[in-house]
Amino acid sequence: MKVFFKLFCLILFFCAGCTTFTKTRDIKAQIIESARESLSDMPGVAYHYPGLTDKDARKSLEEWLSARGGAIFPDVHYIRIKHESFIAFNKWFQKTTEQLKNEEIGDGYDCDNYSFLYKSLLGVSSYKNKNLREILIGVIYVKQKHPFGGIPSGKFDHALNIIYTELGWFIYEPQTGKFDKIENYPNEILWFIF
Ligand SMILES: [Ca+2]
Repeated sequence: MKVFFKLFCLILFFCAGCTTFTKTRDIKAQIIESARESLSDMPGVAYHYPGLTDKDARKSLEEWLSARGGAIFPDVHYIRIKHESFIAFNKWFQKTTEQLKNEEIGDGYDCDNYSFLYKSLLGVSSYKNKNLREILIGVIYVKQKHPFGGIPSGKFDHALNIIYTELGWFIYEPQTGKFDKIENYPNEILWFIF
């Protein structure tokens, strides 16, 4: 009887181990393999010259800087991208990140994660061009007092993106792909992180 019990426990142990391993492996494979395929399809961006310094960029945002927050520019040399590149990149980003939607993990992958992923991947497109300046793409933290880009209002802070093209500053909601000019954005922006 003892032998059967030990055998039963051993089978349980291996089954449990296999299940966990399979789940972990599947998640990794899905993200890494698809990312590799998608990165080769990433559209190249075109730039809008002349370049700007961090002081130029800060000055252009003066009207929207909040006394309760601020703007962080880690670099000195920045560049705007062409508006048509912004549109093309957004299409690619929405298609590529569709696989990452996972509402079950809450804070583990939500607005801030989407925003930093968008900023990072747009940076990769510039890397592919061997561009020496940082694109003016940032993550913003806001008070979600009013709905915007398909995200409802509420008593919570929210993260999304800001980008500068030749047509001005745009606020981009990376979870839905919707955007508008900063002049039409309804919420207070606390922090800008470039
Ligand atoms: Ca998060």
